[in-house]
Amino acid sequence: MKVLYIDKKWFLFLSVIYICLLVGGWFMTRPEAVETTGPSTGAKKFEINMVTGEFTSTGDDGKEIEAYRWDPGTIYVPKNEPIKLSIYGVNSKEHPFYIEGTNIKGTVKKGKETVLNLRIKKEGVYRLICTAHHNIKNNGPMVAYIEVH
Ligand SMILES: [Cu+2]
Repeated sequence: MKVLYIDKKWFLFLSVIYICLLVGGWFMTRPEAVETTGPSTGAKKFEINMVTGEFTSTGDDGKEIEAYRWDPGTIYVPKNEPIKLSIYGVNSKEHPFYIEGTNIKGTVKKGKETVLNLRIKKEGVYRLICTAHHNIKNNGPMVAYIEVH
């Protein structure tokens, strides 16, 4: 009959290897061990920040001219993804608006944040139009372009 004989030194050595494997295995399999680099797997909302701004100037005749605008004036958003569009009112008291081709409308007020949760299913260019300043005569055109790809 064969007897497997392990002397004391070997026993210590194997014990250390065994403990290292156990600890290593625990580190590799514990649920908190999440990669910190690489693409995020969590579904994060595409967020865009916009403000209302104003251009002013004095013409040669001494008359002051002005135009209100959305800033940025063009935004690019992914198609059929949840989008958070935050618009902060800075210039002018309020801007009632709608997004052409959708049923989205609202009002941006000075000092207030207006949040629109959007999901646009069709590709294209959608105009965000302020109805108070929609053309040059009434200090516009205050139009932003939402490009959906
Ligand atoms: Cu406006």
